[in-house]
Amino acid sequence: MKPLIGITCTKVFLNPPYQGAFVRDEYYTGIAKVGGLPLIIPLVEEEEIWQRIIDRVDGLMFTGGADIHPHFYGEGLHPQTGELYPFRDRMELMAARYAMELDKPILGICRGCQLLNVAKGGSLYQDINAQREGSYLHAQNAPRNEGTHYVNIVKDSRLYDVFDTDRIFTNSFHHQAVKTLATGLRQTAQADDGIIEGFESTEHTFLMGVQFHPEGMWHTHPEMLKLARYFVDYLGSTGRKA
Ligand SMILES: [Mn+2]
Repeated sequence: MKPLIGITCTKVFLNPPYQGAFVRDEYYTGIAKVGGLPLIIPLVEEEEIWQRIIDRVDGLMFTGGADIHPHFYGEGLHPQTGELYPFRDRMELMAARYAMELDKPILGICRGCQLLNVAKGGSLYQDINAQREGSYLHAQNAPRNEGTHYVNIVKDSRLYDVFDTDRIFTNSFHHQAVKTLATGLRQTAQADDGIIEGFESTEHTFLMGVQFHPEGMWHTHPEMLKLARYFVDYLGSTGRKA
């Protein structure tokens, strides 16, 4: 059976009264492309509904989006912090912690990677260039499918298994990043300026986070589909078979 993968979304506000779920299509079309069953998890307020959905999916993908409220890692608001949507933060932090308790396989991308770190007690740079001297511009002014910086991958990591190389060229659409990596997470990738671009859990069977957006590149750089394929293949080999 194809593995079922829950994918988080956000809420967009169009012209009133139109508002509702939004997630970039490359996340779910990428999962579909490599043989997974993508399921968008609605941003409802009932924890019970989130938990029953998480019970049933084989894996979870936390997607990109707005900044995480620094309150959730014990800091006040830096002036350069961007758009916030704390309701989504609350629900996703709850969902991530619940999924980790179940040891459900998890993939976090960009904000999703930051969220996993915060859920485990880590912290973030609220604005990389304001708070960390010598850093590159990680909020690139280039199309989504174009790489702008290198990412160095630690050998003997899941990410190395994915790409089978220690250096890849990626896009970069974040102005925040992991500052203190949570206990139980191990850094697996960094940009040439030292910004953390990937980690995995040492406490869970499968938990990976990446700071770049492979899903935003796969149409023109098929090798970027390798992460989704690795996740789906992993779930297919170990997950629920019915
Ligand atoms: Mn970056």
